[in-house]
Amino acid sequence: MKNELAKLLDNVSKAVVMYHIDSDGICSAKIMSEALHRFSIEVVDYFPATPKLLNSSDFQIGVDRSRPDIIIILDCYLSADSCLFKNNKDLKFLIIDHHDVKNIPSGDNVLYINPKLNNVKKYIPAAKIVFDTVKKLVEIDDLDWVSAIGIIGDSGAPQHKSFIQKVFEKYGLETGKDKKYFFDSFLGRLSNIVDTGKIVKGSDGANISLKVLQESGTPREFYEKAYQLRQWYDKVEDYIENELLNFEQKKEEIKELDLIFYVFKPEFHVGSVLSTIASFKHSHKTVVLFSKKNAQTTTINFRRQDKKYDMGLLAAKSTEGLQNAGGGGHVPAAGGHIQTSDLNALKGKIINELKKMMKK
Ligand SMILES: [Mn+2]
Repeated sequence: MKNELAKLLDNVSKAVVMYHIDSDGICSAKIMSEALHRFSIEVVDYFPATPKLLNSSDFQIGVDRSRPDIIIILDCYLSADSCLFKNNKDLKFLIIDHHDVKNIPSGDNVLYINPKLNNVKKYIPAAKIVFDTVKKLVEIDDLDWVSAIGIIGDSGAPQHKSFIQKVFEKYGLETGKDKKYFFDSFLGRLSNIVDTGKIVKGSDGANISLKVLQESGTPREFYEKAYQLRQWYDKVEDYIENELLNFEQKKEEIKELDLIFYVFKPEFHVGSVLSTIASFKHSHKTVVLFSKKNAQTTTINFRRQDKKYDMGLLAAKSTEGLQNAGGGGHVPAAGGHIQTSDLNALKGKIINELKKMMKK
């Protein structure tokens, strides 16, 4: 990989970094931007992204303005059919991701790093792939804690336990009671704090989290500097606790399918975190959470913690054929979006797809 990446970065002086707005994506962006800085490449713009936005038919922002040599996309799928790729063939592309690979860009100007391309079965969050990739170019061992935060945020700690434990020992941090996912550890709390920017302020908030992370050299320094994010986190934590009670009371259960639906109109962007917590409480059930954003758009989170059925497949298959809809992700966790008017149609499609999966 060293040669391929070094070759791609040859003659590059300006980069735009686009990153998924969750903890894993934000941590990936911090590691990448530090590495580029040490490699004497300037990051002229950061762009918080989602797969829906990057692959939409009119997305072009940030690229003309800052005239980069390379577009770097982290923790997000990019389609060969996206305008972002098709309209910028004169630029280089570096994409580092761990989501499903469907129709990916190729060419001399493209390096697409994704373990799924090599049929690697191990679950590796983007913050770990980015860390392992750039450390072949520059010394970045001091950013191991950032990689660990991203891994924990993407529920990847069980697959990377020895790496995580080394980080806890190195910085003398408390590990908490949860020795599998480390959600209640010090780094788990930092992951929640990183996520809070997005939860409270959407994409702009992700940039705030990234900025504080970039100003921090150690986990404790980040904790101290993230004063405002921590205040937001306290508010969000209360909201989530309350919404979890609502979930238990108002959830719609389809017992024969081990399926739970929950529809709500969230005050913050809590769909991802709420569905993760709820699904750990119902780990042998498929949990599908519908967040009604507005009259046009509803986002969906699919969770199944015992991994009996593939949520990435369920998200992709059930949104297929609906207008302005899409979905995908990983076996235990996936996401999607639909038009709000298709909510009941989607429920029906999820039930059908699950029935098919149960027969196999
Ligand atoms: Mn990720």
